[in-house]
Amino acid sequence: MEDAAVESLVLALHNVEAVKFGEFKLKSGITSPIYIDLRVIVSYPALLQQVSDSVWATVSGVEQDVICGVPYTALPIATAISLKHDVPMVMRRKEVKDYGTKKAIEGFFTPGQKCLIIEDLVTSGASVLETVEPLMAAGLKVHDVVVLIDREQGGPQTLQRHGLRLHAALKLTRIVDVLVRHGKLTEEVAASVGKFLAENQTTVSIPPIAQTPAKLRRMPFGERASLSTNPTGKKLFQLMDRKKSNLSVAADVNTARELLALAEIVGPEICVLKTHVDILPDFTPDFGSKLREIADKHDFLIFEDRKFADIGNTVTMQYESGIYKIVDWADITNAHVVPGSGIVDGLKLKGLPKGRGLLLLAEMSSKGTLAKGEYTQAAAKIAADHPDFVIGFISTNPAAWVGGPGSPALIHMTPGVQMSAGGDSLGQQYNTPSSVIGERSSDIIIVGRGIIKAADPAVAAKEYRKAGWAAYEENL
Ligand code: S5P
Repeated sequence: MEDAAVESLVLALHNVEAVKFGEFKLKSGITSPIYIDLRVIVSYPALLQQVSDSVWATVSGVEQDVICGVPYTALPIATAISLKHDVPMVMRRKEVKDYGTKKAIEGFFTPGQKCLIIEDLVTSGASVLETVEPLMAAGLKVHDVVVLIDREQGGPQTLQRHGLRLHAALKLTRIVDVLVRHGKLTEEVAASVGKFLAENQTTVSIPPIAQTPAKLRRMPFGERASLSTNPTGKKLFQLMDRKKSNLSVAADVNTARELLALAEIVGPEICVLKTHVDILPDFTPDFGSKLREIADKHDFLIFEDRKFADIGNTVTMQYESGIYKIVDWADITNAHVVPGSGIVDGLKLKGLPKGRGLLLLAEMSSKGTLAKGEYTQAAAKIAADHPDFVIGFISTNPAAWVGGPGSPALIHMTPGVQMSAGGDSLGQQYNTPSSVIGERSSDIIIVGRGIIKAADPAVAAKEYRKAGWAAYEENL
């Protein structure tokens, strides 16, 4: 910050007694020559603005997707920054200790996003770390912390040990210098502050923060329904909750006739029927309405596994036109994110007016898949950018994503499921329902040949449904 800006800010803080000098007995019993209490700044809007501008200017080169104020004093500072600079905010709930079971972070974010921490005052750095921990556990990346005043008592060093950079708008010794120069403080008091700081360095020993959470507890589907902003996403969560099924059958049979017959048989057990209509030689224009009738009767949604992968303009036509007219009858379809977010915009143009939902292929079940790491993270980011249309992912191991499965508004559907692990001769890899739902934190199992090639698909569907739901309930 420019000298003039520092001077004006220091004098303003001193003027409202946010920074006081004298003899103050601290909670710890130590007598301190300085007392800083920044809670008063909310009473002075112009000062709050000045403080927020100074804090923001201190991190002008630092990248962030969201900001988070350390509760409570820094919350108004973070809010002022958020409003003025149009940067989204998240809030950490202070009262939630067990952040595995209750929502610890309010606001919308995606795992992998960068979060900048905003604090009013740092002494040891301990309260910053208390806020950083649940943010990281939720999958946010935290590298930078900005503070209005660094008391220079060891905070930056402690934070650095946890991989965090502290940027300070003001340092205590600088505040003292300015006040001495302006005749607000005697040299004698300034010297006592210097001595106090030298004698009161903090050392905080806190174990390093884990970047990913221990096993996450699951939020019930019924509650997640209210978080989804897409009508189909909402409907799916409600349906699963009502029907007690997180089974999707991949109806990869040879003809439309067989498919409709299968839908009748497995319909009572499933939440979603997944189709590949381009397999069906006897597809007719009334296929959609016939399937819809069965879906309504047995209460499931229809997912055409089309795996769109072209530019936005082309997919609008592929989705709406041709022989299949997918948008007319499929509640859900899916897309690869390899073309970038334009594919979502294209599909949304046709799908959203009909209330349809889209799944993004973030991972695949096949051996050697390239959909992993940064690609998966990019899919998560695209989903977060389109919450009105993207309802979730095709994924295989969301528990292993940076920060876990992410927003509970988004659903994870996992293919490659059979009762015993293994694979086929063409690269498909199978995991069990309990591993997919329990260990890998997915929501829906997609089962194809495990059911359709079983001696009795109806019985097999019942078994898979039971196994999938039991694994879900176990992790509630
Ligand atoms: O990564 C994927 C994505 C999908 S949608 N791996 C998959 O296997 N799928 C689909 O899930 C695939 O197209 C097929 O319809 C189903 C798996 O069938 P199964 O017979 O191997 O259970």
